[in-house]
Amino acid sequence: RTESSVKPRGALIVLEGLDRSGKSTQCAKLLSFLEGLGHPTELWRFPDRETSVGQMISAYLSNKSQLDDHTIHLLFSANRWEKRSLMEEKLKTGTTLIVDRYSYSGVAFSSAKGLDIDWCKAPEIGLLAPDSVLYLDISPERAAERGGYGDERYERVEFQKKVADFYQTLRDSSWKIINAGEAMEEVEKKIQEVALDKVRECTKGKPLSLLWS
Ligand code: ADP
Ligand code: DGP
Ligand code: NA
Ligand code: NA
Repeated sequence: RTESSVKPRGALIVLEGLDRSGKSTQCAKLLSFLEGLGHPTELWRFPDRETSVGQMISAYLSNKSQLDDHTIHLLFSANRWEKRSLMEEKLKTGTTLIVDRYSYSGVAFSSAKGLDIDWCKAPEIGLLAPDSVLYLDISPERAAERGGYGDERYERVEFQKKVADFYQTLRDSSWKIINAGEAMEEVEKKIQEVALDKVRECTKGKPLSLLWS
């Protein structure tokens, strides 16, 4: 007989958006919300600058190294692949993952540089598809007003405008557009609603799927 001792799986919840849209702020708030409700939850981020690949990415972002656009694209992708099996294991053993940026950043930022969008998607095929993508929507100008950009490579309004346009072409049914120009508490409430819905769906057996289909 097939007696299942399998735990309900966790949800893969991704926050996306331009630099300064409020992703890291909201990821932290969502983590404490879900933990407070007793859901096993972890907060992850990409790029994960801790790994050796991540250190190369970090050097590139802070302009300490120069790399060909294709090369850095593949490193960002490799940085997600090196976490893929652990990601699957966590989800299947019941941990919900909140992820600060994912594959959509990969495709939007590299396409905004002029790389072919299908070429950009190719190395991302087979990564786990998010159950929910919360896109924090804000204009590049308003985002730039938030404390101003640092010295990192992509933190320029003109470039962020192109990134915003490419993000729009990547929207699919897993996306929810959140108005990120509202007060933090308002944004927080909307994110909580969507995330909790997804966590419940996954508990009830929503299957995991793969990018990009
Ligand atoms: P991201 O991770 O998307 O780059 P952050 O969460 O680091 O964005 O937020 C960028 C800055 O904007 C921080 O100084 C943060 O305190 C501020 N911020 C975040 N959300 C809001 C909001 N809803 N309204 C005003 N300022 C915000
Ligand atoms: P963050 O640590 O979230 O501030 O991200 C660092 C910067 O790197 C930010 O400007 C977005 C960009 N970025 C994130 N992921 C990718 C990716 O996969 N590819 C490219 N080209 N850029 C990315
Ligand atoms: Na940044
Ligand atoms: Na951030």
